[in-house]
Amino acid sequence: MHLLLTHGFFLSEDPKEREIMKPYAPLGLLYLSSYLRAKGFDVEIYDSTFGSIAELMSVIDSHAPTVVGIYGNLLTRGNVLRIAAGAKARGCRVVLGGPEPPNYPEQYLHAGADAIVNGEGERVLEQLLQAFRSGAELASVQGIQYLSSDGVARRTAPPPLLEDLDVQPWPDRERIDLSRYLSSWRSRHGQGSISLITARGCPYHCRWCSHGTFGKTHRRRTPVAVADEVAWIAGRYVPEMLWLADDVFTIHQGWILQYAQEMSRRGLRIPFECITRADRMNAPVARALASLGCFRVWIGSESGSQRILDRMERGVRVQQVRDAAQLLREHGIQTGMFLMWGYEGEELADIEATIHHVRETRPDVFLTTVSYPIKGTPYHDETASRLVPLRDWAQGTDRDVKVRGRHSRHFYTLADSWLKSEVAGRLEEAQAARQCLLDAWDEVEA
Ligand code: B12
Repeated sequence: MHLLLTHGFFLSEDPKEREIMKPYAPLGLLYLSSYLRAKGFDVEIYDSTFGSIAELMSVIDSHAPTVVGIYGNLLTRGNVLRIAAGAKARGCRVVLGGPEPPNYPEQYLHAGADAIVNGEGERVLEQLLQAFRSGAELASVQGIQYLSSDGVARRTAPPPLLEDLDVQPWPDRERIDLSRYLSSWRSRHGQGSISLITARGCPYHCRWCSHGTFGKTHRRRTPVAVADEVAWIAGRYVPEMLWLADDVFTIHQGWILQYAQEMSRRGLRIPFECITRADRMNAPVARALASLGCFRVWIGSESGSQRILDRMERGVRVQQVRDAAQLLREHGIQTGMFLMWGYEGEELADIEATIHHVRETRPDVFLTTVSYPIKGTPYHDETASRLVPLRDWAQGTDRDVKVRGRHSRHFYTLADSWLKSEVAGRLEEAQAARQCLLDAWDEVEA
């Protein structure tokens, strides 16, 4: 059984990502590859990041895989559908996984997928490949969705999870051309970065977050196991920095302190950035991060209004974000802030509170998004009756919707201008932007 793993992200098609030029390897596929190869499966990866659909199709033509497995997230839907159709037309079985396909089983299965893997893929894909080989009923495979003979999507029992992450092989980085990632980074930023994860899953329940892959479980690798991987990456690829791509890197204070000790014992210190929650930051953690070489911590701050944070069930206080940023500053670490406009119930006073909050917090960098409900989240359920798709499902994404009753896109562009000019201290410009925003108040999505 020859499995070809791929994904639907093509850097050449994405002007925004080309502008940012901070590509990372598809860790999920690399994990699947190393796990399945260790179990004796014949696995190949076509890493689409630097490729094209035409090239991928010619690889399928020449290598004739039995099964094509495709990773999908909400932005790559169109490409996943195109690849699935192309693979199907070439006689392959098609399996989909990643955060998006399990949310739209009917659509993806009717578009030609033979099965969709829900969540963590290693053990499920292993069982599914065995079932393909033996001709067993798909109904016997835990953790998938498939079309039954009546054309209805059926979901089997929840997927079995990996119990011990430490015994899993590291992601199969050697099976793709990682040097292209590093050279893309270095030619734009003068430095190259590589990602790794130290844990799987997030136990928090922010209403807008897509939690489908690892559910609300949280499983950690040991500090020694992570340090081993970092040491190997450092020796093999010599990156100037790392991205610790966990959902909440500092979730466990004891772990961070042990990890810092282990890295120091080995004399390993590689600059890195990570994401965390403000309530998982304190002085010992900030000190440990600084000793590890952390140069930036991203915090999902989302709003400066406690009322909105509570509606999101964020479980964080506005003041904790300010304190965390201050603590990081004292330790020489930058703060990056993610902010969200337009969440349910946001009023002028909440927008003002967010602008005030960013000014007070003084992050080194902040990024704003107009909130969009991702299928499968409580936020999506809450807004479902007011969501109007702007494109056909197959051509669009979960971002191509309007939420009836919410302000227009233009309105949030004005909120952005107000925020940016206020933070930059251009107060006249900020006043003008505020006035424009008030004038646009009645611009509401119909
Ligand atoms: C790192 C990261 C990024 C990075 C790098 C992406 C990369 N190349 O790795 C960057 C910053 C570029 C990024 C961008 C975006 N991201 Co992002 N990202 C992540 C993050 C934090 C970690 C990804 C990771 O490495 N996970 C670890 C690996 C092991 O897990 P995994 O990839 O899910 O793989 C497992 C399973 O999904 C499954 N599986 C995966 N592939 C396949 C394939 C097959 C065939 C099978 C059977 C199974 C299977 O098995 C794997 C192993 O168990 C996740 C959150 C998370 N915890 O996963 C969000 C996440 C994937 N991102 C998300 C989003 C929304 C985005 C953006 C759309 C954001 C934006 N507004 O621009 C963009 C999309 C970019 C693009 N064009 O594709 C969402 C996706 C939601 C959804 N329903 O699609 C997530 C889940 C965050 C969230 N909770 O909302 N992201």
